[in-house]
Amino acid sequence: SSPRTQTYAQRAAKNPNAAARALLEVIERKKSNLCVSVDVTKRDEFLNIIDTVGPYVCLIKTHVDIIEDFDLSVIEYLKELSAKHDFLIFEDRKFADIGNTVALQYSGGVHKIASWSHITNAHPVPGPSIITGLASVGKPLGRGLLLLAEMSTKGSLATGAYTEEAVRMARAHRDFVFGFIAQRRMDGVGATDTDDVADEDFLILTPGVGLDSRGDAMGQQYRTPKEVVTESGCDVIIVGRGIYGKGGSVDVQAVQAQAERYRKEGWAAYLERIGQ
Ligand code: BMP
Repeated sequence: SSPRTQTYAQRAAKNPNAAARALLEVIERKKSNLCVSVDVTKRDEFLNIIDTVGPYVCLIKTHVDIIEDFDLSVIEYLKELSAKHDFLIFEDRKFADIGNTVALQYSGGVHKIASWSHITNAHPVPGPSIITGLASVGKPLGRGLLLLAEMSTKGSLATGAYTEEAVRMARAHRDFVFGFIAQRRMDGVGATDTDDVADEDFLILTPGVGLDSRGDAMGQQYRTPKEVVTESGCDVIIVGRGIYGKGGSVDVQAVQAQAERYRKEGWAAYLERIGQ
């Protein structure tokens, strides 16, 4: 059977990337393919939301560069919450520069992303050197990389031949790149006759997921967990504002209820896909 119809646990057993294996295992353990994207600007709110949604998620996605009162103690708390609630961390950094620059951005600066983020991502636009640059920092630490093969936004340029090239780049670096930010499964995309893609299993993490809205005023487009997971074969749903609304003060019960609602929907969509 193809990865599309296998369980997360079956796929974990075969995955060569440590970060991918860890993610698939936590998904199975917690029966959650939900990643919450915590896009708020104050550290207390950031940590409060994470502590609240923690039990319901496999992964927390961050944009640490939007936190106004950031210092490295935020990361210490984040790591404590990751251990307390059993989730992985994904800094959505979207690297996009030459290898030397991204290696510096990934390892250093104020945020020191590689030291705490199990997963990060990059735009394929510079070509394969962005992967080797990031791998020089991330591989020795057991990290994993996702390429942005598609985007959820209206008018995205990441389509067609660009998406196919992104998959080819990943295929040539399977030791570090374990999947994509995309809107559909990518196994075999852009493959030629000489590529062995029979066992290919790229993880697909998908933003632009919402149950109550089809988009926002700035080009975001939402699909439901069923559309994303059952119909398009994606593996992880990424949900931000659908869970915590506009941000501000955190209504713990409301945020918990939304997180459980998306977890349930995402898991049901997966069970339907694998025929259980
Ligand atoms: P929301 O669910 O509130 O729309 O947030 C979506 C999150 O996913 C944001 O953090 C955004 O940066 C990210 N994202 C996206 O929406 N579309 C993409 O194609 C890639 C992303 O990383």
